[in-house]
Amino acid sequence: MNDRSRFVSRVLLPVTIMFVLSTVGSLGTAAAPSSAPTIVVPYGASEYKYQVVPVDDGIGFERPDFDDSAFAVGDAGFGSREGYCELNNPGDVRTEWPVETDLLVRKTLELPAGTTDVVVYVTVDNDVQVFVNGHDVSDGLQIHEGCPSLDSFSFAVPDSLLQVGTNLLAVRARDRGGLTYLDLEVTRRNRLRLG
Ligand SMILES: [Ca+2]
Repeated sequence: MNDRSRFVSRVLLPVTIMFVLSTVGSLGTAAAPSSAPTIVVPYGASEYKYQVVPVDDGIGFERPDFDDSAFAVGDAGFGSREGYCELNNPGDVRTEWPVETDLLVRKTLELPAGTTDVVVYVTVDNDVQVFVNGHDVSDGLQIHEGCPSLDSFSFAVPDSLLQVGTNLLAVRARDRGGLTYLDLEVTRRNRLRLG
């Protein structure tokens, strides 16, 4: 490597990358820069509170003050343990969810100060509605057809809904026949301190 190429790789390239990154960053609506996403709840997480109910039943389950003491405790994924879809196998499905019912799940999230940009990723067969701290963040029940696939939905949670400490993720999944499946992933970013 000659002096010129060293200069390019050690000085010009990093400066160029920093400039590009700062330009890209300024296009976003968020004023404060934030960290790369970290996973709060991974796919296949344990210890959800859940209940299987008739379609449209369980009104109010999404509210933080809802009494879920009648709910069971189960591990994701929820679904049919066997079937023609890749994720419908006894390894990925750890809690049985019967067809043609609604599955209600609740899980608390502990979020530190400075948390921003929480995103809820969903893998589902069939439909799903997602709430955080009692607020619908999915704009109603979202319709899904065919086999479940990872991240087929992602719902951004407005920062204004987040609380330091305990937050509630509540999800209604609906099956319309054939096979069932539900799994979730939640990520967050952290506001960076400048200076
Ligand atoms: Ca189905």
